[in-house]
Amino acid sequence: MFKLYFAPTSPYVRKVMVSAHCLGLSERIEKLESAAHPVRRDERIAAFNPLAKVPAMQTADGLMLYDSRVICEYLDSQAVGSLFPREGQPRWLSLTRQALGDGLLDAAMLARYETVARPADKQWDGWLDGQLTKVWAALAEIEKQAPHFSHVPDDIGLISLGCGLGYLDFRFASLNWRAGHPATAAWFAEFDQHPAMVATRPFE
Ligand SMILES: N[C@@H](CCC(=O)N[C@@H](CS)C(=O)NCC(=O)O)C(=O)O
Repeated sequence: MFKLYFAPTSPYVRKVMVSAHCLGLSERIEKLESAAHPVRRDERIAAFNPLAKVPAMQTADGLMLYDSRVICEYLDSQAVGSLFPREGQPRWLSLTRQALGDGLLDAAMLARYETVARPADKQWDGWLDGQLTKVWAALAEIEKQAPHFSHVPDDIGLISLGCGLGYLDFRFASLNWRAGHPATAAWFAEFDQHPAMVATRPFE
């Protein structure tokens, strides 16, 4: 069994769980309760990951793994899967798409923390705007690439982008990201119906 510090709201944990579903490993993951927060440190998670962030996972042979990129690649290697293309252009394309999806998430997460974690009298609109500008720029890049995407989560780059868009739906519905991004919206409408995406929908 793998022990995973889990949160149903975390899009990075979702990357791990979508990968596990696709690789047939989801039943081998024991979910541990966690409450990651940028200020209120969760010492339970810190026992696995000094950064006290989720996802963090202990393997059957006692390795402590973090973050989502490392855990997803570990699961792929355990299952001898093909979520991470081994070499050449497909590998770099896939890893760069993962960076784009994670970067969209990092910016969205910082925007959310600015409004829900930072005291109201210390909030700064310029910070929020700067992070949301990154989200919009990532969406513009995804829109250019979307006509070439496969409609199933068979690659870590697409899984990351899918979890990024799913997070916008969950926490930033008011952004209405589909407007102005028709190719991305059409791609995600099908991708999001895959059983691995359906089984990992965020909830509170
Ligand atoms: N790069 C990390 C990001 C993980 C991350 O930021 N997780 C959030 C939860 S969605 C967290 O643990 N936040 C607590 C904190 O910022 O300390 C990954 O890909 O796993």
